[in-house]
Amino acid sequence: MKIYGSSLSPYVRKALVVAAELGLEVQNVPTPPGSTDPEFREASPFGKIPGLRDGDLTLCDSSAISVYLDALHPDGGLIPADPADRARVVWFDEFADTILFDAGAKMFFNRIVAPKFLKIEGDLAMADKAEHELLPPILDWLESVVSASGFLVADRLTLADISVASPFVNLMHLGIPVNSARHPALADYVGRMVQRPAFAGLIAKEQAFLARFA
Ligand SMILES: N[C@@H](CCC(=O)N[C@@H](CS)C(=O)NCC(=O)O)C(=O)O
Repeated sequence: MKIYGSSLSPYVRKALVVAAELGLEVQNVPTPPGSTDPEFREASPFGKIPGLRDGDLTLCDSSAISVYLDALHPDGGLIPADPADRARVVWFDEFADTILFDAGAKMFFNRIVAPKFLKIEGDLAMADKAEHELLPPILDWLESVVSASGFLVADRLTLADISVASPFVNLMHLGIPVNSARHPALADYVGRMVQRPAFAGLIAKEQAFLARFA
């Protein structure tokens, strides 16, 4: 099974961590967003990463890919069957992909992707506004919902945790750790999530890659 994309994208990282947590073997095919490679475009017609190929199946979108990977697991490991838990997992996944990474993308694109990879000037005013105006209320809300169990839903690891933790890795790359004085529960939660081997292995590779562009 192949997953196309770069794990610097929180969406690709999410799909790769989901696969690893489920014990599924996948080959990550490094692919930049917008690549015109026909094999990739068959999986992701609009050029967004990640894409997936499993035999005859091609698929894109990290949430669709995560649902597929989870369904391959005999016990459906990361998406609970209980209706309320299942719906809450979908909400956290949606929140992470849109609200949380909407703020994160404005920082990551303008401070890292634009200047380092595209060699163009990023919109630093947009990045600053995202950091100082968009992000704080999002972190305040997360602080209020992180549970004492250390997981967001059902007191165990679910897709919700992987989806929500993934954009925080982009914030780490930006040098914006969760402030443990203002958001102690969230800082602890994110710290534990990114130490899981499935995240840690990817993060080490991403840091080594980014260091080459320092
Ligand atoms: N909802 C999609 C979002 C995927 C996405 O927007 N990926 C970005 C990279 S972080 C991308 O490929 N952008 C290129 C583009 O929009 O053309 C998912 O969850 O996979």
